Amino acid sequence: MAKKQILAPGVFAHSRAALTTHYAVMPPEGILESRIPGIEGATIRIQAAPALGAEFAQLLMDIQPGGGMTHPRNDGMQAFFYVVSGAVQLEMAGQSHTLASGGFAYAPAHTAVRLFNASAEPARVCWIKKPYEPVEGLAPPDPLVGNQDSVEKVNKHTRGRTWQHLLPDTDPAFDFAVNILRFAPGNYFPMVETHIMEHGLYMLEGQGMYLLQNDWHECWAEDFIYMAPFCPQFFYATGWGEASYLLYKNVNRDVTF
Ligand code: UGY
Ligand code: MN
Repeated sequence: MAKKQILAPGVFAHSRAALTTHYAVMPPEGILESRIPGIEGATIRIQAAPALGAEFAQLLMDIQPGGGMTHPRNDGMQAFFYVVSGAVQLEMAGQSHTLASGGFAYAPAHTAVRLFNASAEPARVCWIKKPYEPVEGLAPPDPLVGNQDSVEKVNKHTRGRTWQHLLPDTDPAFDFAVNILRFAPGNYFPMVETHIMEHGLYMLEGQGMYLLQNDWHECWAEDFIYMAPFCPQFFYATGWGEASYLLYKNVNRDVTF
């Protein structure tokens, strides 16, 4: 992978990074690498974690050919993998899957998984982890593998704005959703949202202006945004091409005290 170019920040450092109690904006260049035992040949950037106040974790892995998890891992969490670019192998529940770009997989809690790069090109994978919130009388979800190319694009509220629900959005067994939202240039939300669900947002392409609480932040491909529960939020797509992002959201559960 090309070596990162470090630009001098100047006397008064310029950065788009922001952290408040209600949200975080993290351009990729500022998220330093983490090393996780059992994962080799990969650059890991932890974008969200309980240390941030989040009830999930989100990691971005750039995996070199031959790199990845050295052994099956079972950290007790549900796991969701989304392949941003390249291709990876996933071993899960006794089966091996090739996940190409746009591919995704869901592993129920307490399922051992091994994700590695058996190809000759680097791969970028988004990894979301969350403890499962069981519901009495409801069986937890089964493992699931798919590709965004075969997920319907649903048009909601306005034209030029679509959703793809990578996980079945009406199945209450799932306690989180991962959706891809797409916006034609100039498109925007029909209202400022304020909701109990938290978000992890990874910009896949394009650019736009994000309203977070009372602040506007310009963001573009590869940025990460964390939105805490009830953070007012609104997106306005700018630029000349489509803007899209991968969005984590906790769903389908009652309030806990
Ligand atoms: O589904 C959502 O909550 C979504 N519209 N929020 C967002 O994109 N910030
Ligand atoms: Mn939202």
